[in-house]
Amino acid sequence: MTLTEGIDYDIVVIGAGFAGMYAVHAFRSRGYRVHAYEAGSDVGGTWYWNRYPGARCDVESRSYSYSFDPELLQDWTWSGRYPSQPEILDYARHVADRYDLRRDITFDTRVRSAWFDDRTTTWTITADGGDQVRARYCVTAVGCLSATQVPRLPGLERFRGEVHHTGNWPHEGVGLAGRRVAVIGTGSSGIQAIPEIAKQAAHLTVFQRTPNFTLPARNRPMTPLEQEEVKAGYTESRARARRSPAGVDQPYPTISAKDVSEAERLRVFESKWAEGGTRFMASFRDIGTDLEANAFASEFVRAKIAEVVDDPAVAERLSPRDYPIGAKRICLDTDYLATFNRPNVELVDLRTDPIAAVTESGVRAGDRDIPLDVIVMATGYDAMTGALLRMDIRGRDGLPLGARWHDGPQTYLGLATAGFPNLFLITGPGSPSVLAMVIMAIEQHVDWIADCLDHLRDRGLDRIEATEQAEQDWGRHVNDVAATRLYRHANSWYVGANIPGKPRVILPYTGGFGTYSKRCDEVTRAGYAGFRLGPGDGPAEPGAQIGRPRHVGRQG
Ligand code: NA7
Repeated sequence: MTLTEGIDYDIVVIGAGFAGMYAVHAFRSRGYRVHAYEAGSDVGGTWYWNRYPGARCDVESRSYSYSFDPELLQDWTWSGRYPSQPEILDYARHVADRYDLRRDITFDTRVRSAWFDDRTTTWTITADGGDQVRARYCVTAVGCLSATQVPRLPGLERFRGEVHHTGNWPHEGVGLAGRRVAVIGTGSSGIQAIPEIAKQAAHLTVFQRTPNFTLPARNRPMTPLEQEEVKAGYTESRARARRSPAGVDQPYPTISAKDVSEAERLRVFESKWAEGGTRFMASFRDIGTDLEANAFASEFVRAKIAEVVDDPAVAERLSPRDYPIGAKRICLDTDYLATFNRPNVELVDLRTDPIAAVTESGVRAGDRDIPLDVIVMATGYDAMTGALLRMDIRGRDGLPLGARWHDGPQTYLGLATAGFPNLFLITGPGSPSVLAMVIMAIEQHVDWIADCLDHLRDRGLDRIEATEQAEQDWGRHVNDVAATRLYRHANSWYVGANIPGKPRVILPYTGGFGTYSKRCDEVTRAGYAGFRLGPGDGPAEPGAQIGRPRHVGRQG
């Protein structure tokens, strides 16, 4: 199906991953005529596209699901501590079936542009191929990590083998058995894929630019008793999560790593390491805020690398030394380090042996030609802004979003941007997004937007825009808070450093999910302080009323 000219919606949602799915459900439940457009052939977003071997969520399954319906929580059972990509995609499909979401989603349709018309207070959304639809509000649900980044390696187009990005993995799978495979990139995706690919490939070459801190996931099946306990505790656990810094119900420590003896520090680190998962980062309260405290944790992990990896030279190459642990996104793994003890796995350090060229038959790195059949790009994403800026979004007076954000994204609460009335961003830059359990961040944003639309509808208004002042104040606050965290000490996608030429600014809000949600609630209570509300300069069409949808007819 494609977009068809001449139809109007109250709200168009761009994307049908977890954000778009819940947006369709929530807006529809409140009586809005909503429609979503999705590039993929089904729901699921990230989990639809990321089908690489080993793809798994790094949030525990007990925390990783929607909270909006207690019955939904009860009728889905996760099988393991961390949910795998196929299981999460099944969950997304289950949600789509249960709430009959697909009837309001057009699949296989990538949105190319969204233009605001000041005269009629409408958004015109255009799909690839040129079909258009108009809506009063436009809500982007495009994901924070969905615009894949493939480095421009010289000669890549000459390569006669296969090239696949982890975030765009062929649905039919990739034959790896008995083949010579390269993985470029050692972020979360590479670190998950490498152990699985190593088991299948004849030979695996890992090209590493920067070593990453990774913690053992210690994934395991959940027992029926655990599954029951999780379900019995959902209501309280999700309520605690909503108030927490990361949207996850877990202990948040109050003790400084600097206030305990070395023996006690090691005891705590060892126990968190044994527990597995990102809880290690919550060993002490100041791992993410104090360089000295952080250094204890960083050193502990480096010692573990030396313990696990047989060859001391390889262990050293795998050891991050020039940024604090957690300043780049922490990775979780299953047997990543031990994989480098396998005879069919080689680590190439791009800092000493950079890729000179891709040839027809492989990669030339340092002074060697490495023959290859498959190149896996685990090279990440143009995070948080890429998916928005790859569309042509224009606000008042035809102002392109790319021009407005030339020096970095500017938003109010990560939800809206001045100059773009009636545009809402779900988990936009300047909101906790990737630093929170993202499904909870999504629900909080969608609920906030839905309340806001109700507020406008109840007052006969149909236009809302963030003020530049509110945006500047929020931007300053985002930067002030980030200055108290350690993210600025690493070249990561959190600060846009992975994309050549991208402005270096902190992208997510680092002040914590609970604090942020409270702030959003205060804005609501203050009658949407920082926003300009009003009637549009003219009705979209005579008689058009938001909230009492006018069915113009959907075709195609
Ligand atoms: P990441 O975390 O951005 O990792 C990308 C990796 O690719 C990282 O090791 C990069 O090295 C490397 N990279 C990127 N460009 C190049 C070039 N040109 N040459 C060599 N190596 C390169 O992406 P992921 O997909 O692993 O994870 C994204 C998020 O998804 C993750 O954090 C989870 O939230 C889920 P670098 O470190 O930049 O030197």
